[in-house]
Amino acid sequence: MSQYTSAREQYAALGVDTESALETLAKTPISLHCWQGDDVGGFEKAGSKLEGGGIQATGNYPGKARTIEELRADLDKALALIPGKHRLNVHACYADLSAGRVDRDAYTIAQFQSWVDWCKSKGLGMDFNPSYFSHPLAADGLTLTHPDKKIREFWINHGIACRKIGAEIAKQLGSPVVTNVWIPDGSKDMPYDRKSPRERLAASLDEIFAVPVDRKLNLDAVESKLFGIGSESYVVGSHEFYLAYSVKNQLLYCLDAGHFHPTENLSDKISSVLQFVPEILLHVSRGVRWDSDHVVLMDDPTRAIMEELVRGGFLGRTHIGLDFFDASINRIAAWVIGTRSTIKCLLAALLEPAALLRQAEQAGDHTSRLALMEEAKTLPLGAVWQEHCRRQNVPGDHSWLAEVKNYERSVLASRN
Ligand code: RNT
Ligand code: ZN
Repeated sequence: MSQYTSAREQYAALGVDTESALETLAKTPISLHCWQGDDVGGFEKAGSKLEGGGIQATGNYPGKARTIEELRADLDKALALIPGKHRLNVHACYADLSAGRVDRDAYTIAQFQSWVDWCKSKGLGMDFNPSYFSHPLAADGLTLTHPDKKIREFWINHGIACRKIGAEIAKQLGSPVVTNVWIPDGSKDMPYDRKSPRERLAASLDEIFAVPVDRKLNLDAVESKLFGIGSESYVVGSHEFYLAYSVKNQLLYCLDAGHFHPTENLSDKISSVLQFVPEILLHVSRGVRWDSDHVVLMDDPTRAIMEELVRGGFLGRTHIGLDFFDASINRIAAWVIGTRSTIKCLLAALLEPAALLRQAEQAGDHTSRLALMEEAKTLPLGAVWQEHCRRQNVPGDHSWLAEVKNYERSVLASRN
C-alpha cells in the first residue's frame, strides 16, 4: 500500500476526504510577491533603495536579481519548485522602463506589458500595487497625506493610474486583479496633530477611488499598519482608519500578519472583518518581535489563519498573498520555503476532522473537541502533501533544495 493510500484511510476514519482536500488545494492560488527577489528594490533606477519606506530588508546574501530578466529567471526557478498554479504580485516600482522613462503618476499598462506577457506565457494571474516609497517625493515619509497639495496630487494620480493598470491587466489575463494601497505615512515621534493627516488621507483616497474602474476587473484593497521604522509613534493608515474606510466604501481590506501588536492574532480578525467587507486580501508574513517580514513557516499563527479560511468557508472571498523579504538567505529558497509552507498550512486546514469537531462543539462536548484537535496533529499530513507535489510535478521532499543550490552555483554566483 502506498503511503498516500494508507494516509487516505487514516483520514477517512475521521471523516476526512483527502481527495476533496487535494482538489481544493490545487485550485487555490497564492499570490507570490515579486519583491522577495530583490529586497523590495525595483528597477526604476539603478540600485534604488527604500527611502522613507517604513519597511526594511536586512541581510546581504549574494546573488540578488539586478534586472527584470534576472528577477523573472529567479521566479521561474522558484515556481518550478512550488506545487500548483499561482499568481504574481507586482509592485509599480517594478515597471519596465526599457522603452523610456516615465514618472509614476503617468504610468500606464505600457510599463507593465512585459510583465503581463510574461505572466500570460506562464499561465499566471497577476495582482498589483501602487508604490508609495523609494521615490524622491516620498523621501520625507509622506505621500497621500503630505501637507503639500502638489505632492499629494502626484501620489493621487499614481493611485488612479495603478487602478486603471490593474483593470487592464485583468482584461488581458482574464482574471481579476487585486490592487492594494499601502502607504508609509506616519511619524517617528509623537505628533501634536493626529487628525489633519487622517483627514487628508481620507480625502486623497476618496479622489483615487472616485475614478470609475470596472469592479469586476480591478479589486481595490487598502492595507493598515500599526507602526514602521521611522513611524513608531504614529501611522496615519491605522487599523481603525482602514477598517472603517473599507467598510464604508465596500473595498477589500488587507490584513498583513506583521501589522498588529505581536500578541494579537490575525486569524481572529478574519471572521469579524468578513461580516462587513465583501472580500479580504491577506499578506501572509511572519513578524519576529516586530514587522520584520521573516519567511513564512508552517507555524501555529499561519496554520490558524488557514484554519479560519477553511472553517468559515471564506476561501472564495479571500485573496491569499505573501509579504516577506529576507535578504540574509538565498532569495529563491526564501520564496520556495515561504510559499510551500503557506500551501502546507492550507492543506493541514483542509484535512481537519471538520465534521467531528463541529459535531462535538454543537453538542457542547468540549472534551472531545479538544481531544480531537490534539489527535489530528499527528495524522500523516506529510504523505498527503507529497501526493499533492507528485500530482503537480514538483519535488515532494527536500530535494528541491539541491536544485536551488545548483542554480546558486551556476547562475547566482556570477552576479555581484
Ligand atoms: C509594508 C506593507 C506592504 C509592503 C509591500 C512591499 O509594511 O506590508 O505591504 O510590504 O507593499
Ligand atoms: Zn503587507
